[in-house]
Amino acid sequence: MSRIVTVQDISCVGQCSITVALPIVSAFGVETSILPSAVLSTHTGGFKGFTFRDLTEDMPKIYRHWQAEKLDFDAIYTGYLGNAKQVDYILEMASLVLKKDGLLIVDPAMADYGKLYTGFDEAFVAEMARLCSHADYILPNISEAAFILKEKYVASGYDRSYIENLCKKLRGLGAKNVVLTGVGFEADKLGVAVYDGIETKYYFNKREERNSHGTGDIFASVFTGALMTGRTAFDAAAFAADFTVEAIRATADDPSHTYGVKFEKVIPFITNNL
Ligand code: PXL
Repeated sequence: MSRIVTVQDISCVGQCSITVALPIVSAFGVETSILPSAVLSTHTGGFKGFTFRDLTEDMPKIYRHWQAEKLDFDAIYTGYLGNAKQVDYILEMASLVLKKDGLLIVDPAMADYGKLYTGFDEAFVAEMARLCSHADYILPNISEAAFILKEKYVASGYDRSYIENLCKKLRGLGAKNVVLTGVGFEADKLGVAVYDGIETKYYFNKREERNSHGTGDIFASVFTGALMTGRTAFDAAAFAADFTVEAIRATADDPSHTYGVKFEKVIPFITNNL
């Protein structure tokens, strides 16, 4: 059994970040430790007046304690960060408590639909790009990829060369494997591109009409759990895409539920497919 640590915020309400990663990665039978980057009353997408406590200065104290206790990890999986300074700390943490052959999995959660999330700026993007350059796997959506590379964000109507150029350039930064999410060449299909430096493989599902919050975190968490239980990156990405679609479908009968998707209902999709 492996043990990972996930670094992302606690959005107390919102079906995202740690409240998604913990149940999902745990459902794979993977021990899931946490290093909270910040505590917010809710996520920042669509709520007004949310609280935000930055935990940056707690981070080194926490992982240095782990090091003193000889605790180490098979993977570090990062998501939403509270502050650009946290990138230095994550890299230091990797040098201290990530096993020699352990994996750094980075979801550069910072943008969607061509826009940065509230509170992030260019300096934050530059640090996130630096974190990606050290990663074994990065899981950006197209918006995040475009911000990291300072490339044009194209919402739709692009072709394979646009996607494969993004993948190639992201790998050029240093990331060993790229899983690009939210890729669609046809109006009714949406999926992922998985690039390992040799070939780009695609996996598609039927596109769901609804734009849902938190699905990037769900995808990244399922990907991490699936990878840590022995799947290839492509199979892990396909599993994560299928699960995310199921979670969106499980929410379709409740249009009033706008802040996230009901992934809890489809946890058996993981436990029945281990
Ligand atoms: O789902 C990504 C995410 C995570 N955490 C916080 C967010 C968001 C997206 O907006 O605001 C706090």
